[in-house]
Amino acid sequence: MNPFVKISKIIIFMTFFAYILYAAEQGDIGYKPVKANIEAREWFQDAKFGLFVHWGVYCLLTKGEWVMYRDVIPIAEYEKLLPKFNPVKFDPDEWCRMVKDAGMHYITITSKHHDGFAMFDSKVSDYDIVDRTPYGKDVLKMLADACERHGVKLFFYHSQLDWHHPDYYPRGGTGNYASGRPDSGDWYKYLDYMDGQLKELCTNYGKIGGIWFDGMWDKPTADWRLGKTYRLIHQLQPQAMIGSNHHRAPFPGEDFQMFEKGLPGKDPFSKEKAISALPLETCETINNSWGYNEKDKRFKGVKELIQYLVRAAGNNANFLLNVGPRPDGTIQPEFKKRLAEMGKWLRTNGESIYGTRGGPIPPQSWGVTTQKDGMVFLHVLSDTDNVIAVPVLGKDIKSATLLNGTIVEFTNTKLGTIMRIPAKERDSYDTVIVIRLDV
Ligand code: JFZ
Repeated sequence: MNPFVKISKIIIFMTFFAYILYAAEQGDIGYKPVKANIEAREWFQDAKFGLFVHWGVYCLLTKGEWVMYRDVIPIAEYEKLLPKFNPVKFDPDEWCRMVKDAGMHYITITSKHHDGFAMFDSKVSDYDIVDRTPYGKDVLKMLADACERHGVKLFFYHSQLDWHHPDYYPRGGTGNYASGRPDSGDWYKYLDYMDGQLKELCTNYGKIGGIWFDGMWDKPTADWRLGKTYRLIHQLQPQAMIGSNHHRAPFPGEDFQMFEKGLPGKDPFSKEKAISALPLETCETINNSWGYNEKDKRFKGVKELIQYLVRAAGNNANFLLNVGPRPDGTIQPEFKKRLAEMGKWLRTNGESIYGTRGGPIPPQSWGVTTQKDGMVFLHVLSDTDNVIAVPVLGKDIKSATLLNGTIVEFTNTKLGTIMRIPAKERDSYDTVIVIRLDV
């Protein structure tokens, strides 16, 4: 063969090989969402508000979901929790009613957290709720069926980090403590195992909303074979939305970008502050714990939670609000009460949240804006501003009212519009002014 041809063949091969390696590490390059996925993204953005559920055997220790790591519990000790896990009061229909009453439209629940314990019936492992606990029932299946009955979408949180599986090796930043794991392991066998569980989650629970990944930050330089995993999910459930809590700009194959404990671009963990064009979501706790923590009584107030949701919407993002159910399967009253209050507020103000996108005015000192169907909603969150200045919107303002129809007086100036908030009609959480623009 002509050496020139030979060299160019080698170059082509090497380029191809490098591309495969790159694709495997960086995600599913070339992924094009199908129609069902695009529709799911629209639905997601319209839905705005979801319930995050951190539930696993760790709840028995009532110190949050990181207890295995924080208290340096060896695997053999941790496994002693399994015969004690019997959440006989788990009532998935009640959970769904609570979710709908709160004005939420989806649930994202832990299928497996960092402790490696599966809350569903897995065939690729017996380290799961059906095989190892006296309860013996697949809570994810029960919840999936209830969600179907109540019209609630279900997403699965799935931890890529695993403190239990022997093949999660070399171990990551959180793995080097005396867990009782062997000092060897086959990384790709672990990834096969994870794909095996994801295949189960994408096969046995009906149409799912998506997969919410977490934990690859534990081994930032590892080959996570994301492309293969993401393709598997999208092949089995094309509409399913993939997101990952890696705190970086989204990788190819991801369908939404998430933020943790902060608004888009302002969360404390982000390594990159870039906000993508994908649907956005931010998650937060009601107290300061994700998994059930008996002693954590620092509950956020209803006002703070409602304003969080409103600010998220104003920043074009969904709000995923967390509860950590108790060992018996119930949700503590402090959480339920706050969710019910949020739902009450949403029943009169939801029009300014659901189906909207971030408004034409960037977040201001007085609050945020959302928009839909030729309407702009001014969410006045500060209770000191009685007059607010709205910058020029490009189109004339036809009318301004509160959601209950009360007229809001305004004056147009060259620099924008001055709105006077009717003092008697103020909402202590968020006074919503609806502006209709001339179209
Ligand atoms: C992660 C989990 O560790 C946590 O238990 C919970 O599930 C939450 C929703 O997600 O929290 C993280 C993840 C990564 C960082 C911080 C918290 N990080 O990289 O700094």
